[in-house]
Amino acid sequence: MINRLKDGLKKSREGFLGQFTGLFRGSLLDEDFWESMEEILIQADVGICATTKISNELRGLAKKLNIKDPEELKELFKKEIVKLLTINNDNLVDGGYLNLLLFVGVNGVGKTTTIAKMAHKFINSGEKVIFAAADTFRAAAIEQLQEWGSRLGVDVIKHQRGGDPAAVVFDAINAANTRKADIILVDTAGRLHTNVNLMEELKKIKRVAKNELSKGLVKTVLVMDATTGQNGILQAKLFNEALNLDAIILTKLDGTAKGGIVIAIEEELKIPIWFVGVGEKPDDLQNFDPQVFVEALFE
Ligand SMILES: Nc1nc2c(ncn2[C@@H]2O[C@H](COP(=O)(O)OP(=O)(O)OP(=O)(O)O)[C@@H](O)[C@H]2O)c(=O)[nH]1
Ligand SMILES: [Mg+2]
Repeated sequence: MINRLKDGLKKSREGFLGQFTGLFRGSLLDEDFWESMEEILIQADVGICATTKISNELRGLAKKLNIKDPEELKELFKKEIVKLLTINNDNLVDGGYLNLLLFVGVNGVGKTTTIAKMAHKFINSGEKVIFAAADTFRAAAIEQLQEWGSRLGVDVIKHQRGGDPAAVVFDAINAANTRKADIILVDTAGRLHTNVNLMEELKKIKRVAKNELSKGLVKTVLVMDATTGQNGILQAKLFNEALNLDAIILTKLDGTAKGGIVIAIEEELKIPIWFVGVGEKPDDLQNFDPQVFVEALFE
């Protein structure tokens, strides 16, 4: 698993973050060192807030511990990043109850494929999954989910194209209750975070789900494309304002050299990252563990 993660983070490791290896091999902990460190972090999409925090924290530690050699700072640097990345992502699904996960996000970020990968995981751990085809906007979207459903042996609850997505979810909950399912995964249409009507549609789905299930069992998951960088953070903030997100799944980390976006997300949004996508195969969706992630990124 760690090797898959390492492969997936190759671009980031060899890209900007790879520059750290040289930085920590330097001989002096002078102002140039700190400036280079900050520059690399900013270029790797870590963001101003987290970069300032990391830099201030390490400058303080270096002074306090009287560290003179950059190499000695490396482990402290990694620890600091792990600290920034640690937001509890346990208990997002409650065993023994019917859970509903609502997947939201802009066009093409990877919602539908992520749902299929998640289903694969839940099925492997013995859960019964149901898909709700609440992307009624494109006919092809219903077919795409249906295709995954047949491949994975998951029932798909669907309506006609153009139907009310909230009604699909209502039916999916009834079907899940009858069929004694454990988890409903709801696929929704991609949307611009700036489109008020589409956001209202998602709020309605959420309202309907919370009316039918106990509140704590409905979770809203933002699927975010790592290659969109700082712009993705702006999108996430707007989704969070509208929908109060429970978790983030960050896809396509294999496609960017700026894996530092993970740090910016946790620092600026304080929403747990649940899984990260590092490729298109089912095993390429990996549970996000800050310690393992930092090791894979910097080793
Ligand atoms: N390399 C890579 N590709 C991914 C990853 N996750 C998803 N993709 C690809 O991204 C593309 C878009 O995925 P979809 O699941 O259709 O995206 P979506 O958000 O459902 O798109 P819309 O329904 O149009 O809004 C597909 O080609 C996926 O295979 C990932 O972690 N890495
Ligand atoms: Mg889709």
